[in-house]
Amino acid sequence: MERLKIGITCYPTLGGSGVVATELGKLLAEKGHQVHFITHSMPFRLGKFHKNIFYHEVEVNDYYVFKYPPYDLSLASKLAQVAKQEELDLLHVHYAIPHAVCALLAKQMVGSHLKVVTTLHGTDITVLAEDESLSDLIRYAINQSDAVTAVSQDLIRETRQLLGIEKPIDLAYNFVDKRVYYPREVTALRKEFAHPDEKILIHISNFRPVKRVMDVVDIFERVHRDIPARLLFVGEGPELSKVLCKVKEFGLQERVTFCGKQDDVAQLLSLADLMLLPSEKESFGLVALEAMACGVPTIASNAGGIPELITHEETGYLADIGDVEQMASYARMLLTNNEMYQRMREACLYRARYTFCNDLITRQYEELYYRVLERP
Ligand code: GMT
Repeated sequence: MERLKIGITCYPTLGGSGVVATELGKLLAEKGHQVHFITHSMPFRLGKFHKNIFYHEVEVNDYYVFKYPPYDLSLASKLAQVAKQEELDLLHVHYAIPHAVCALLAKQMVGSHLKVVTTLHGTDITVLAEDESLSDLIRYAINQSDAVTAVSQDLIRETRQLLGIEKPIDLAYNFVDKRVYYPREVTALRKEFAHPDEKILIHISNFRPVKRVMDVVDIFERVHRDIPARLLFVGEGPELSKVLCKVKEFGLQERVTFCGKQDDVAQLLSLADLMLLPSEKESFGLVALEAMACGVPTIASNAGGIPELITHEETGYLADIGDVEQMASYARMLLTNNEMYQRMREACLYRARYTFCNDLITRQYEELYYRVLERP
């Protein structure tokens, strides 16, 4: 197959879309494609030097007449510049706003041979599309892209419904690299977090209101009444202080550990017995997939694309948004039935490996690129 030259733009800081974009770039580079990240800072998952990967920093000119530094224009201009200089075949941008709009502007500057592939991750549709000042622009970005992908059927449905989009949208689920996400040997580390008879529950997020992190505390409080357990919180964000207060109110300080932002989440996930993801909205739920790949079932809300990832009673349990009673009851049931737990753990490992594995999804994106470029 022909090696391609691909520009990737994403939000490079913490967050599922940045993780997916960066991991995809790394996998494409391993397959021999030349990958150029064009972002405002180095994607946090890029890590060490990789052959075939290049990084181009978008610098924003904060000229004194500008009330707001024009990041979007700087990005569009950098995309065009890199596309010309490196003779890129396509730009794969993550998020319609602003990245797809910037890529389309770059395409106008460079020529129509430069193709634009846009991946929708959620917030660009579920939040921004409801804003009338942006919805026409999002619709334009989607309709003008040479191809569009979304991370779940539910997000495709919502995009069609909210924006009246009729063009085809390809489904490309989130994925995990099986060489990174697998059950790690953590016996010694586990001893530092919990006694052998205690269960470990974990929640990982950016603590935005949409994650309903307070529900995590409510669920844990109910579980811990009957089962010796600990809770690990990984990540930081706007709701953190409220969560700290609630943990204190319940007198659970000794039982709850706040790990802050962490890089090696596979290690932490391998410590855990259960993941909690009670989100209000979730176009896919990458953290639940990462947990699944480490053999950890998830108790989640049935929001958005989560049911496409977690099969109720097979790889976890789903309940209505906010139904902490039901979620706690599922958690208690699973944590006290070892046979059922082991069955679910095996199902998790199998599903992560065969349905959401890196090889499969990377190939899907590659096929899409060749299709857009009309190359074999
Ligand atoms: O969940 C977040 O707040 C981060 C957000 C992002 O933009 O990085 O995640 C979104 O994209 C991920 C990767 O496709 C999905 O797995 C998450 O479900 C999605 N988050 C929401 O829909 C809230």
